Amino acid sequence: LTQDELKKIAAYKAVEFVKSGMVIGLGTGSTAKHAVDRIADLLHQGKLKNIIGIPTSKKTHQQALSLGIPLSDLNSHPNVDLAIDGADEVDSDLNLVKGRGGSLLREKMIESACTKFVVIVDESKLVSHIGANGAMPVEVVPFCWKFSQERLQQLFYYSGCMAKLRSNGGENGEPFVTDNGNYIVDLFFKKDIGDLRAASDAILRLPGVVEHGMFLGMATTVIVAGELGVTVKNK
Ligand code: DER
Repeated sequence: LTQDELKKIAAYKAVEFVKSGMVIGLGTGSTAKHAVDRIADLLHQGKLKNIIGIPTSKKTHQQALSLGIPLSDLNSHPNVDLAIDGADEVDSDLNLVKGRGGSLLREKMIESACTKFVVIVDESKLVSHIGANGAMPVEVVPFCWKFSQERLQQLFYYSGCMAKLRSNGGENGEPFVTDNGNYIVDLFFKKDIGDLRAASDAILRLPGVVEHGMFLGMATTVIVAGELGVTVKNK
């Protein structure tokens, strides 16, 4: 099975939790994309009715709009029944790293407002500890971003942290800009961060920081698709 086939399997399994009449947080990324596609399929087959989607990014908003999923936002629907989204890392306590696609702020806003948060991953996302397989993103305001980057790096000096402004991949190295007009500083750790709550609090205390990509204790269910099958982990 290819990685994308595994992502699709996890996504379809998660959509089994969707019931007619629900307000659904629609995730962002290559795994969540399959869940949004599946929800639209079931809507058009008449198997799901009266669904309202709350997209977690402009990208997902566009995808859902083109698929004909009725959309709204948190202002109109502050209580979300179920959110389905991917993750970059999942540890054994179901803590997540998200945001390598750049959508962490809207994702965290919507996923912290939902009754049930179902995470969908292929097995490559399982890690022994947070920060083990790549960047831990931090959304910062553009104003004096270099100052914020420096403060973040100093904060985690003990974990051999390297902080790097995310570029938009263009030739002139322009910064990546989020849906909210902010920048992202990616944190790379050489060693285990340690107490995740303390790390989260320390990051959020920096005035230039908007939000970070650690989703601690937020997932209610994690669906993992692997070569040997699908496992459902509950909090
Ligand atoms: O950026 C994000 O938070 C995405 O949800 C990411 O965490 C997962 O993206 P993927 O499904 O494309 O790996």
